[in-house]
Amino acid sequence: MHNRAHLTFPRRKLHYIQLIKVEWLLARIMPLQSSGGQKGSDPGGPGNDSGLLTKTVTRTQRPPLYKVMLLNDDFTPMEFVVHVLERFFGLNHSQSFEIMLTVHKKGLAVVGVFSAEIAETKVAQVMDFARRHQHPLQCTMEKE
Ligand code: TYC
Repeated sequence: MHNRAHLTFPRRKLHYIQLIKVEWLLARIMPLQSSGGQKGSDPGGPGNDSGLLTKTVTRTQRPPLYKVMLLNDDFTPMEFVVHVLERFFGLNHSQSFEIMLTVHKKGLAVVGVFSAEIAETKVAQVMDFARRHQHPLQCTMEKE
């Protein structure tokens, strides 16, 4: 029941396109016979094609994802943690209460999974909010 925490967040459908260039050195296997080459002219000259063939392949890759976690401590009030989960993670009150209790009992819980930039922002927002309210609440991220 408590380990539902990490399932409650929809995965962001952020994709980015990465160009991956793959080169085949076909000419090394079948060197092209240019007329200039055969007649003994400069082998590196313009008439002698090295025959290097390239092919570009495009494919989509998912961005790396990061788990954002809250850590337990003995001092941060439960209501404050519930408020943090509602405010920064878009969870409703009962989801927030459930996750807070998971952290309280187990020591930590994943509260969401995000791309690197969004995870960094969430961690910074929570840490700043806790510090401003003088609570020792800790929020961290870890690559999935
Ligand atoms: N353990 C805290 C208490 O008993 C509550 C708490 C829950 C603190 C979750 C941090 O991430 C936390 N007041």
